[in-house]
Amino acid sequence: MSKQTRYVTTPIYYVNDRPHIGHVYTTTLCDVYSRAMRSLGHDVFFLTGVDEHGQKVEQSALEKGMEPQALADLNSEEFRSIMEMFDLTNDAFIRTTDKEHTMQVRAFVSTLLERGDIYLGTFEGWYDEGQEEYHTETSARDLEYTSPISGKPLVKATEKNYYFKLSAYQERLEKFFETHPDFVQPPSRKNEVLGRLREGLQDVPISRTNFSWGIPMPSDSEHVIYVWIDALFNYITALGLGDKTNDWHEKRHQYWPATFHIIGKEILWFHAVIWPAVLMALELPLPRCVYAHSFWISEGRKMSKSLGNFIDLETIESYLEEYGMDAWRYYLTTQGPLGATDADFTAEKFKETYNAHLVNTVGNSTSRVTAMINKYYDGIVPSELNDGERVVLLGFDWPEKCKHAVQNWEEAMEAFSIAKAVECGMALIREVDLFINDTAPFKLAKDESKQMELGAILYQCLETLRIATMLLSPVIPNKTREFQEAIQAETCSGNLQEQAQWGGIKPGAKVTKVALFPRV
Ligand code: ME8
Repeated sequence: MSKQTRYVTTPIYYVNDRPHIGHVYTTTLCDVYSRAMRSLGHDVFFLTGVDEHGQKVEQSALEKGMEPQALADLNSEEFRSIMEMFDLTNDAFIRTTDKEHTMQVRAFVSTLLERGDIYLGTFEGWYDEGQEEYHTETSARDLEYTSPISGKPLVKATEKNYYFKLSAYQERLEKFFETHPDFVQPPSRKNEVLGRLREGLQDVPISRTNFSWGIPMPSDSEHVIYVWIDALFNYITALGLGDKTNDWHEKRHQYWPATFHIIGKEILWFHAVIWPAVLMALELPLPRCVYAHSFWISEGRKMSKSLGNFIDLETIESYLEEYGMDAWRYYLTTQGPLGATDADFTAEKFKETYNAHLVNTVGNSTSRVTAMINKYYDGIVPSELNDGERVVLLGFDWPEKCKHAVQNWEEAMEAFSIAKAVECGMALIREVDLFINDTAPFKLAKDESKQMELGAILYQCLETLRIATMLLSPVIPNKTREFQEAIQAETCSGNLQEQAQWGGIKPGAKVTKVALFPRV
């Protein structure tokens, strides 16, 4: 297979807040995708990081009696530390205070000024302080002059600002959406964007003067660059696209355009409309897909600190202690809000999912099969052949089933349908269980004349589990590695399609018993 590049990004997170389930969720999705793409041999660049400028950070710092930079340093470290804590394999971690970033943002803004895509004008409208987002009179009225995110009133704003000529891109954007129907996922989110786009685009302010914690506008240091413009640029500054002499450019420029920008639904407009228009203005290629997932709510309600249902790092740690990291990753990626509806995080559902999927399916099947091979064959893998021919029982064509599962898994992963991809591995495991029940190897073991069948059944079960766990390894990397080591199988190393071919386990290999997921 030819090696291709894959570039996947998370939003960069505001450092005025502490990390919580939402940040961990989006980053875990990107991690699963990255691991899957690496296992297929692709050249992956997985970027995450932090958004450090803007009024909110300046205010938080002020309240704490700190310099904004000191607060940003402190909180950025906390975000960086969650990457290790959750086994997240990001290739880089960008901070918008990195000088490589700020220099390139100024260079991009200068180019846009020179081309007339940014100009000085007067803004009259409404401002959402929490989101640092501007609304026109019409959209503010639709929102009843209240922030849809924080519920706080929008603030009337009139100021001299630099503007980005978004209105000039109306037609080009419409055309782009027509010719790239999969640009925004899932489809219902695309329809929201198209609806708003049809109302007509207005130019957007991209600078502020009422605070100073930001990147100064080139040649007008009274203005700082609006935090959203600063932040969106991270996706290309991290690749050094704005400075050919930059080390980042040399090593990373080949990853653009992004394969997936993964974001939450509340920031779709910036990513699906403003960002593409900025890229058009800079004559850069557009990303392949912006995937906007929905939100985690908790115990049936919007997460909130005052309701006590907020899933912060401390709450997450209690789950990790009780269930382990892989169980956490599994729950997030298979039960999470990747589609168009919000997902409810409940302690009950977590436990149910853990028991049904991990204990009773993955855990049970792997332990049953390794235990039987130990009991009946002293842990030595038997053969599935009779006179060189595979013994087929009850019509189960395992090589064919596995081949299909691998193909479907790859397709689902490529489309970022993570839960669907996981299901490809889980379905195989459930079939192994059925097969064991139907063929009843524990009965055959008592019959001298059925030894050939018994060997074939156990070989086929073990080999299918080997392939199925490869498909699960991006989500539950630690437990699948433990299993692969116990059956002396190669761990996945960038050539999954070959490694997942039937026959990887050789008769005669030594297998030890496993117990991957203890009952909680
Ligand atoms: O918006 N459920 O940063 P942010 C699922 N700095 N995901 C959630 C979530 C929830 N309840 N809450 C948050 C910003 N998220 C800007 C982005 S990008 C150029 C600039 C996730 O710290 C989700 O991915 O508010 C959401 O988009 C992101 O955290 C917002 O993080």
